[in-house]
Amino acid sequence: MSSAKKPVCVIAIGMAGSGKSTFVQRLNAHLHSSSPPAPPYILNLDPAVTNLAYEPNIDIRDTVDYHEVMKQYNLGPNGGILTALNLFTTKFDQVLDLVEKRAENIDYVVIDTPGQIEIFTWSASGAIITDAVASSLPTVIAYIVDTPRAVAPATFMSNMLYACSILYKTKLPFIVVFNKTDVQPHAFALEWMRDFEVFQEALASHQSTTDDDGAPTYMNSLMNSMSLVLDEFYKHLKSVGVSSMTGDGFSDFLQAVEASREEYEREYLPELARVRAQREATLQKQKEDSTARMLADLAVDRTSDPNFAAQDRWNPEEEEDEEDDGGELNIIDRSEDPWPGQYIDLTQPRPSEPTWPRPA
Ligand SMILES: Nc1nc2c(ncn2[C@@H]2O[C@H](COP(=O)(O)OP(=O)(O)OP(=O)(O)O)[C@@H](O)[C@H]2O)c(=O)[nH]1
Ligand SMILES: [Mg+2]
Repeated sequence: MSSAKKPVCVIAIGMAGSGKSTFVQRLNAHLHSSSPPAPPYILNLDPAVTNLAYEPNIDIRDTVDYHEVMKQYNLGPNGGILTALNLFTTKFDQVLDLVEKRAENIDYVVIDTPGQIEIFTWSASGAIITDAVASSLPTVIAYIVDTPRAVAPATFMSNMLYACSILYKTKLPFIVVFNKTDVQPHAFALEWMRDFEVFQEALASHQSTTDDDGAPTYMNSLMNSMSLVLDEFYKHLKSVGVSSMTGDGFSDFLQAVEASREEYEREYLPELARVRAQREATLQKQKEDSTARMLADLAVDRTSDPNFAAQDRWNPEEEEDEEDDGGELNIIDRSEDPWPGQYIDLTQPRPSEPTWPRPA
């Protein structure tokens, strides 16, 4: 199947309470009411959520009981969520099969992730799930930001640094979604991302930038250096403002997703192919190396014991004679009576109990 036909997978990631689940619900509603309707295929990966405003196609809660996991493994809430996700990940091949079966008829696959961001972004399961999805479908990260909470420059920056780390970890197309614009428009954020100096001014006006001796505070110099790092990062991403409450901005979001699909095909896919080819080449080289080592070992043995080596030769004529005499190959029929040296399958129960005399 050509990737042009494949659905795009949107993975919603964001800090706790940023509005991931509401965003997924609104995206679902938006796609249902578009013309023609394009209902997405939705996966909920949050085992701890009690109420969802949308109907997921696959729900982690059907597979693992998070409360039971906490009890059984004696874990706290976050350990419980992480373990539940780990258990679910062991079955993820089945999930992918289900998604792939539906791939012809859907345009979008949407994934809602657990509340605590690090459970998904800094766990082996999160990485396995992301890589598995991204190697089979065009995939994009929707990084949900709680805009009203990001008006403080320091909070904005730490949120963006987190986004930056996810971008460099996954290397997937990335859309920063400034959510809750009904409460706080996101124009300030766009301005900070576009103009580094405006952000620095905001930083300076939000806190004291010098200590009692007039030297820049540690925090201030750190933030200034960090914002320089971020300046480079901003060039690699798309950003949109949405309100998951009102539905505002969702058409812009879908446009950004379409552009991300192209980016996936242009940048991620060739990189994936390159990494795969490299892995194949390394494996091939390892195989050749070990074969060469084995042949070298054999050569050493032969020189150290030439008499034995002389006997240990393959004589094609002998083999042919045997075949001529014996006719057919010696096929073992395992259903016949046992004979000395017969292969015994220890994983199978014995057909009958041994008959030797037992001590009384
Ligand atoms: N005003 C407003 N509130 C929103 C918006 N999106 C989400 N919320 C509210 O933000 C709160 C958190 O939303 P959720 O969708 O549960 O956020 P989440 O990221 O899934 O939360 P966890 O999974 O628990 O981390 C809820 O009270 C939502 O009603 C929005 O666009 N505007
Ligand atoms: Mg949620």
